[in-house]
Amino acid sequence: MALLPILRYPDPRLKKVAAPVLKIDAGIRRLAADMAETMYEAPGIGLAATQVDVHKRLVVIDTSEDKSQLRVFINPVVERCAGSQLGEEGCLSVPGIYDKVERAERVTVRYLDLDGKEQVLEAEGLLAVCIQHEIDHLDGHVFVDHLSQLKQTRIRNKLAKQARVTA
Ligand code: GNR
Ligand code: NI
Repeated sequence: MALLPILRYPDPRLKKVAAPVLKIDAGIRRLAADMAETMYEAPGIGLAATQVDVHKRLVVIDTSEDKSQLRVFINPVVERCAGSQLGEEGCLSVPGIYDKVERAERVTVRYLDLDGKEQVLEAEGLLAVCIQHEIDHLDGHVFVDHLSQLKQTRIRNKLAKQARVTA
C-alpha cells in the first residue's frame, strides 16, 4: 500500500477527462487500495483517480461514520437524478475552501465493482453528493467550477497566497 500525492487546484491536470477502465487487473486493484489509503489518511470521504494524476474512471468513497464502508466505483454513470439539495462541499484538491453547491438529492449510479460485476446503487443525501462530486472530477471538473467567477478568482488568489507561505 502507498499514499499517493494529491493534485492541488488549479493544477491543469485536474481538467483531464478520465478514460474508461477496460480491464480490472492487479494494477487497478492496487490503485483502488492506494487511493483508499490516501483518502482515509487525508482524511476525506471520497477520492477520484484524477486527483492522484491517474486519468482512469475509478473512484473510492466511504461516507460512513466509522470508515467501515469502502465503496469502489469503476466506470460510474449516473442513470437517474431526482430532486435537489444545497450542501457545503470541500475537496482534498482545494484545501481549506468550503462553499455551497446545488446537487441532485438522489442519484441512481451504474458501475463495475472490483470483481468486474455490474452494480446499480440508489443513493441520497451525502453519498449522492459525493458520487456527483467524484464523477465531476473524472470529467475534469472541481466543485469550485460550480461557483461564481468572482468566487473562483478569490479562491485562486487565496490558494496562491497559501502556496507562497508554505513554500
Ligand atoms: O472529503 C471530502 N468531503 C466532501 C464534503 C462535501 C462534499 C464533497 C466532499 S468530497 C471530499 C473529498 C474529495 O475531494 N473528493 O474528491
Ligand atoms: Ni474533490
